[in-house]
Amino acid sequence: ATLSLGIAYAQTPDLSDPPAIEGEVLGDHGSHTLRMGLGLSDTSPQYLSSRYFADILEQRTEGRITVNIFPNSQLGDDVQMMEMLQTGSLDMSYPSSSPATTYVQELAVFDLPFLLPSREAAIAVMQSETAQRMLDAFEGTGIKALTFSENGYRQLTNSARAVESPEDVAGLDVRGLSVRTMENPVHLSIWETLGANPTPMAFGELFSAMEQGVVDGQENPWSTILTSNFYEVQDYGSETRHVYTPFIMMMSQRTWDRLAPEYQELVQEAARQSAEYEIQLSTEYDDWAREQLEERGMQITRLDDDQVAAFQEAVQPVYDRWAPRIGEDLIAEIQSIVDATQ
Ligand code: TK8
Repeated sequence: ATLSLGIAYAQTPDLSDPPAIEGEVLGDHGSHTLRMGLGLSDTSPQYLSSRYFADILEQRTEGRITVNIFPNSQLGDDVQMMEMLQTGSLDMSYPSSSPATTYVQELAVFDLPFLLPSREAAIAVMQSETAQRMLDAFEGTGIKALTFSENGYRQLTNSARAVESPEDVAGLDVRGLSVRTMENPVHLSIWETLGANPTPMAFGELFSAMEQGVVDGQENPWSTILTSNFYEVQDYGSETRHVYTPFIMMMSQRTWDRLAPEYQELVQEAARQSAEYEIQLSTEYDDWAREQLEERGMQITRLDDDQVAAFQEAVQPVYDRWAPRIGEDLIAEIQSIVDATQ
């Protein structure tokens, strides 16, 4: 992008190249052209790693499987695209886990605030048998869930004021911030508890909603705030890291069932390899994107430990309300995986 000042900014950091594609070339098990819809832009780790996924399939089938990728929510938002997977009108998508809780309720454990204190802990959880059980639980929904990867740590941005405390969200003598949330009840609960005015909304509608002042703010990882150009309509950012959101790479069950077993195995392997690459890209993006946003004029507030603790304390009622419904045992299971990484 080139700003009016005439300064050209890099769109991506110095990213690692994808690992070399290895493994045998499969025999002829038919030809497939798959359509994959993404919410994020073509500079996002989500897109770049999906290209790698497509390349693995293409190379290892000598072009018999091709994947056409449609970024920027052009085919629909997360909720709509999951419905399209169910009916078979779309082959693949890559939504956040949060809107997928309508299919697998246990996924809501990822929506609990401040549950995953480090990326290391998050990765351990996503690679655990507990997480695999959640992917398996899509059986019967019309969706084949292939792998978890990283959306990332969510940070609050808004166009009204600098935020460094829950009081700044609620507003003392001014109104509470109106914050767009994902379509997920735990997220709604988090922002209600903080005294904001939350509005669930599809990601694809978010930019213009902020531009038109329908909402003051939103929360997403720095990489998304950069690659979806949110800094153009958001003056303030706060490094709250309040939730770590995974992505889930998905295929329509109908598409999956049409693939030969050899192709199914390849798709599963390529999904895992590309997820690993996605997490790497997302990690490389994170701090870099924050610096880029500052360079582009966003005022970003870092929070010290006490300030983070104040947010953590303020959202305690979210646990009290949701832990019984999500399952105390499940939360304890996740907690023990987290503890093992600390
Ligand atoms: C993109 C979404 C996005 C998510 C959101 O399709 O909705 O805010 O964080 O990344 O999945």
